[in-house]
Amino acid sequence: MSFRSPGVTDVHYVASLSPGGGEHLLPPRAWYAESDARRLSLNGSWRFRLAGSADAYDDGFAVPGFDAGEWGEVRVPGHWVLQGGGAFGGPVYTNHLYPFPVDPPRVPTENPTGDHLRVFDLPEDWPIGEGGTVLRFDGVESCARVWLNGRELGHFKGSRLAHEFAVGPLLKARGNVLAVRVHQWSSGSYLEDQDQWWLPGIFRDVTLLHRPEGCVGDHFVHASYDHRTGAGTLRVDSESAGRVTVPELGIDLATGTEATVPVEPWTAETPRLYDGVLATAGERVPLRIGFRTVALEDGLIKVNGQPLLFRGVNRHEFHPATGRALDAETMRRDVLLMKQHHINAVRTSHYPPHPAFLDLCDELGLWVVDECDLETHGFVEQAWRDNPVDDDRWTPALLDRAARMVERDKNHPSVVVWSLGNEAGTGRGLTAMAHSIRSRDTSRLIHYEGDPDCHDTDMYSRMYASHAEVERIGRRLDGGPKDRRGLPFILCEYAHAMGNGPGGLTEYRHLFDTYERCQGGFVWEWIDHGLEHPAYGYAYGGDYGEELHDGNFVCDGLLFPDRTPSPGLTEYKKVIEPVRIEGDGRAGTVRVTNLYAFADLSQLAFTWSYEADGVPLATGTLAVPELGPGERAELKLPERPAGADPTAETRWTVRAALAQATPWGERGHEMAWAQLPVSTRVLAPAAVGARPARSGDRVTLGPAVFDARTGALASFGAVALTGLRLDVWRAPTDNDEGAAWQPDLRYGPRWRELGLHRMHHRLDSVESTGDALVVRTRVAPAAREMGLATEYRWTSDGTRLRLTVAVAPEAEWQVPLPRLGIRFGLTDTAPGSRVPVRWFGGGPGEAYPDTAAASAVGLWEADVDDLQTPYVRPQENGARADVRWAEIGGLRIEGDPEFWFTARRWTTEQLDAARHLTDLVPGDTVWVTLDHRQHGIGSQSCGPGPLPQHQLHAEPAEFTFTFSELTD
Ligand code: IPT
Repeated sequence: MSFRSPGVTDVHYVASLSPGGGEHLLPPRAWYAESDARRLSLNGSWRFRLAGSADAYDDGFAVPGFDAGEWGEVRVPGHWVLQGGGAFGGPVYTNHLYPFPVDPPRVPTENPTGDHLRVFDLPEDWPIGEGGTVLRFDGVESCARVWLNGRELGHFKGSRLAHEFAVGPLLKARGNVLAVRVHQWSSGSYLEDQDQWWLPGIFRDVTLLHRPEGCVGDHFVHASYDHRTGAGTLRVDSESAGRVTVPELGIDLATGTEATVPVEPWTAETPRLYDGVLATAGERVPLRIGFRTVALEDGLIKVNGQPLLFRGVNRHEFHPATGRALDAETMRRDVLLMKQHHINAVRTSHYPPHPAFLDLCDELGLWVVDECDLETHGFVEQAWRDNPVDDDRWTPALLDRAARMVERDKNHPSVVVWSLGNEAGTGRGLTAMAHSIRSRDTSRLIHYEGDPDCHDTDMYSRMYASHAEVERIGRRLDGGPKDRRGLPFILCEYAHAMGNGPGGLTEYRHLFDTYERCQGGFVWEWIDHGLEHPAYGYAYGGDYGEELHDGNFVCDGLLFPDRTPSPGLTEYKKVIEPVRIEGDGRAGTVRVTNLYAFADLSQLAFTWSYEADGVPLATGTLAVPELGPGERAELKLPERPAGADPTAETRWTVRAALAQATPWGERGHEMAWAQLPVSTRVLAPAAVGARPARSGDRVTLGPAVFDARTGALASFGAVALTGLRLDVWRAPTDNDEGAAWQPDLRYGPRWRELGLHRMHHRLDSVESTGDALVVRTRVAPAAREMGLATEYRWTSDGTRLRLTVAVAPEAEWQVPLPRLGIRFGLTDTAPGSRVPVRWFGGGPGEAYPDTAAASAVGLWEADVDDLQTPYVRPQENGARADVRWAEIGGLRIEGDPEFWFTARRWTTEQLDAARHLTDLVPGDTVWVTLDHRQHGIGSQSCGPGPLPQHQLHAEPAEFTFTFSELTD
């Protein structure tokens, strides 16, 4: 790396292909959080000014004595675009489009450039003059040039990688001036085209590290485990010679030498770490050693001899207020939430995370696919012409990135796979990266999805493959190069969790269970990147007036921006439970299977409860033998408790929970459950007998009054009810809308094109026949021939009111229906007042046909407002599945068969029109939808749509609701 010190306005380094330079820039090395050497955090408030171009200011700002009195301030770590209330520009969101003209490696003249200044003193006891000092930047987007006390240290790119400078001789006891000029755009931006907000700034820590004489330099901890002998072998290679001690193992050896001793291995399920110390003449560095061996064996990814099943997520670093500047607590929260939801693996999409995150993965146990900071997706727009990964001039920059990842993160037992990057096409540069990684580290496997031939990788990886394709791959019928068919398969991204969804998780899980080649996958993605916004609540692409943007495609996580779990995460938790509970409720038998690969079930306690109509009649504990990994046991439930009403619906619910607190979960944390039905409900006799009676323009039937001319229900006892009619429309979900590039039909746009959001209800007849009032209508969109002949048949027994809806499709329906049910309004519910709902059916959370695994039948209660799921872009949400009966607003509704219950303080049309949650303003009517069926959810916002069995095709249907008034 050659270096010339440019003039301040000479900004050629910004667009040069060089990854960095400067006499003081150091080669990459292992990162560690602790040591006995002194360190000083330079995080905090820095002086800041923004320029519109890279060369705007040449006023000697880096020279001590410069007066920055006029400047603003920013917090470091941080992104300037998220500070200053808009005064420092705004964030930009694009998925894969470069937000500047593509002319690599050049960047636009308009290049927001932030000058950062920080004046600091060394602590009194800083050993000034002894040894050296290193200045470390853990992450700066996208290119920084650094001066200390007026001396230029150098410049660097590689936003999510650490860079260190040797600064020893330049430091003074007091009044040190650190100046950092950060350019938003650089040649590096071409390599950082990840689908996320573009967020410039010094967004990770800045630290001054004292380097005592004889300090620990780079070091590589090799800790393997032989599952046949139970022995671990430790060798620490170190730049400076020293000793390695692990007191618990009686190890005391010289660096570079090896010891083999019996150990407990590290796995993500049993994250056993041994505390050790690497001591050189001048420094002691604590080591946290995990013994494990990663291998590609029999065409499978194995650790310690066992094949892995990744129950993973893709994790971007994100916080709704601070962007990619994450504090320690947020990182820990992510890992805890993952562990609590049975997630066992994380792909660090699409760059190495803050190193402290990997410490947490070691400590709490997650398999990590550590991904390099590389994506050139925007070149797809020009058929990958000029793709940097296939242009040798860029190879040094690529190798620099690979080395900075591997050197920084190589001592983490949790990291089992290196990933070359994401969506970067194919090319020689990737091959060079793979070779350099293999030559440095033979103890891990290599992943890259973008190369279907698996030229450089140890596993076949795909994103968003359909169930059918995964099945073909599982059967090794997927074609492709022969060598590939011998490789393990993972879905590095699947189940796109944008908005309501993802659907189809259960079916993927089934494929992973069936085909050993399919070693699981990583849901896209962990968290919605909605940014806190004063007007919109959470902002997404376009909300900052960006020239190009990809809307709410940036909100596609299992967590809402504030890290509350979305129903998608609850669903995923259920689908990937580490214990399977099955059985036959009538026979009273249960089978428990341990699905862990390494852990036994000794940390779990099992209980049963026996419920009648959702009310527990008795509960007890279930003795489950200590099952080893993969083992199962057949157990007997106790005698069925007596006392259930003979008409009641009864079931067993069997649960497994943590018997004791673990480092990530409280005692009692739910780990698995199943419901085993015993008897089904006995429906009350049909509400018939009363006869409709006409008087003037009204028809009275029991407690109900109808408009004699239109057949519309006008009132039901004291319940103020309005607008009851057939409903087929739902506010399309992101998965209904689908992504523009989806090959299959996207129903959201098609539904709207066909007019399903503006159905006409033609009245054909109103007839009193014996004990029924029968209203016939035809429900159809303007301009189309297809329709639904709809008959409402009302009867009553004098107190209850029964409605049977019969629907018969007419002409050709080219699309499934969004939903099929009735809706009505409950008026007079003053806005702001609480509207409680009780129901017996699926809950507590929302469910749709292909997202219903976590829905448990029970007696549930919630307020209408709490039934809403706050998807960042409003869309259909909040349905409760398998509802037998529900009570709301003085009304009890019983269904035959079970129905989907939804209630909200706005109409579907208002929900559909809203762009942000702040657009939804409660009115004084609660709109209730009772659906006979719902169309599935799928994950077509980036993947396949709902599976055929979850689609709602227009076909003849009949369903009944019985209404009664609640008296309290
Ligand atoms: C895939 C990307 O790898 C990921 O970064 C994200 O953009 C995701 O899709 C969608 O949210 S690429 C996809 C367009 C195939």
